[in-house]
Amino acid sequence: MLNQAPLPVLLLPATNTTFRVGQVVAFSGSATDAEDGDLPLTSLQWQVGVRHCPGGVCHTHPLTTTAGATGSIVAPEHGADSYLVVTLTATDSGGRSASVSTDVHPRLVTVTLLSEPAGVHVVFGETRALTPATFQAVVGSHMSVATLSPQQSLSFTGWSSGAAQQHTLLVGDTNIENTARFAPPAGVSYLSDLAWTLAENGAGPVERDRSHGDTPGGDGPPLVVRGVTYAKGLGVRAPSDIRVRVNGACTLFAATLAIDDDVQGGGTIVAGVVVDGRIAFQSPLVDGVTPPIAVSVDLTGVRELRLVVADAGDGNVNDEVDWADARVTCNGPGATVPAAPGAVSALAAGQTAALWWTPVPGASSYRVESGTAHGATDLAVVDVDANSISGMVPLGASWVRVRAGNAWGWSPPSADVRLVVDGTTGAPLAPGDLAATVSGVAVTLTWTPPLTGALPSTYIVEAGLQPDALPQVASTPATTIASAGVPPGTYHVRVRAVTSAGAGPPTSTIVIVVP
Ligand SMILES: [Ca+2]
Ligand SMILES: [Ca+2]
Ligand SMILES: [Ca+2]
Repeated sequence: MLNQAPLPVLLLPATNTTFRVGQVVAFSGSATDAEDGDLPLTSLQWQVGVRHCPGGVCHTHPLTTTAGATGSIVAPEHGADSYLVVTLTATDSGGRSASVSTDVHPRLVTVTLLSEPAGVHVVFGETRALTPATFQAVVGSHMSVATLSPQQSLSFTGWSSGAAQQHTLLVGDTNIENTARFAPPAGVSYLSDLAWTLAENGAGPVERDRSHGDTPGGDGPPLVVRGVTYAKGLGVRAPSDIRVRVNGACTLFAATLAIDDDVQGGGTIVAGVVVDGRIAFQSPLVDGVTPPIAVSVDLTGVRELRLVVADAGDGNVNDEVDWADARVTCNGPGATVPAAPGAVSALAAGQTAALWWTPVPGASSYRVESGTAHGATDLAVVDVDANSISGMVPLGASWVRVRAGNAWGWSPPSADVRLVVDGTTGAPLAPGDLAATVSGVAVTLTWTPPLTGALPSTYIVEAGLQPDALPQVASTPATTIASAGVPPGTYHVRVRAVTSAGAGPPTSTIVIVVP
């Protein structure tokens, strides 16, 4: 009688199982056989391999082999173009085998690398590309990210994430976007030698180191205004808009503005210099005989410089304008991100939490990151302008940190703060910002409600001459209280909030001197 092949069955991994790097991928199965019945565990053989498909051409790396009904492997770090293949082979007593296998694919996120200006080289893992560039990466993998400097006569000033020029990215569960910022190098750079982020022109391209000429590129005669020839500069025709990223690395823009002698006295324009959306210089009406105008604009802290020329409302016939000697003076990429915020404080009550931290000099905004593990960002990434944030948060424990940001990117993170939200609404939090004004023997106290939780019904004021014995001296439903006749002395004062759940902890104690 013919020996039938056994019938292996995979239970795990389930169909559509995906993995992150480092995740334990379990497998289990069984097999039956027409002649033998249920096959023993010793008849089950497992093979796990990585199927690697660079450029769509695949090969397999064996990872492990094992026998029995179950087993597991730790998902390796092998790139976004690979997946796991789990194969169960059953062999019956007659030596006949059959196999069944399943593919387990990695969970992928998209990593987008941008730059200011676009078109610079970046390296992601082993791949080099020109920005803007997108890559796939496996969740949990460690990817090298880098850019080169200088490029296009520009120097690297920082990644928008605050990371180093070359750094290792731990890929989390969410898509990632990062911008490499470039700026002119230290010293004086002519705009005609730099890469621009945008250049619009009334006819043909903006000309470098020559006048507009006609529509074709590179056709203009030298830059000449009122008989003076300039070796460097930009030749444009209205309407024109040239944008250059200086990313805070520069201090000054200067140029000589006039309609070129090539149009023999014709043309009418107005021109402006716009920095970060603000008009920093605006010309009067300029015609073909207007003397050259010396333009000088402070660029301290400026991210984007724009040179704009309009046709003055009468069309652009002969509106051929020279930004002669257009140049920026820069400090180079010494401009840096702010320092990391110091101690971050956190409080939770009910399902709300509040964070606050000391403002960081030079910071224009802050980024709050929250994750289920030390350093992770899988719960939230929120940007705020103020040095505090509060609101609803999911129940459970999280790790939270704050970065300070400015035009050049984000600081390294603060130390992580452990935040536990258990949903129980206990006593209120302490009031905030307790302050006193003393005028003679009149004392006024003010404070703010707790950052989160139910609004208190009452506040208790505790005060005394000894810092370790502060009895209640007053209560009020308001957030201020005044007393017109306080005996002279040095008082220690604090305030508690009271809700239906009871009295909360006191504010920090302040010291008031009544003369
Ligand atoms: Ca059989
Ligand atoms: Ca031209
Ligand atoms: Ca005009």
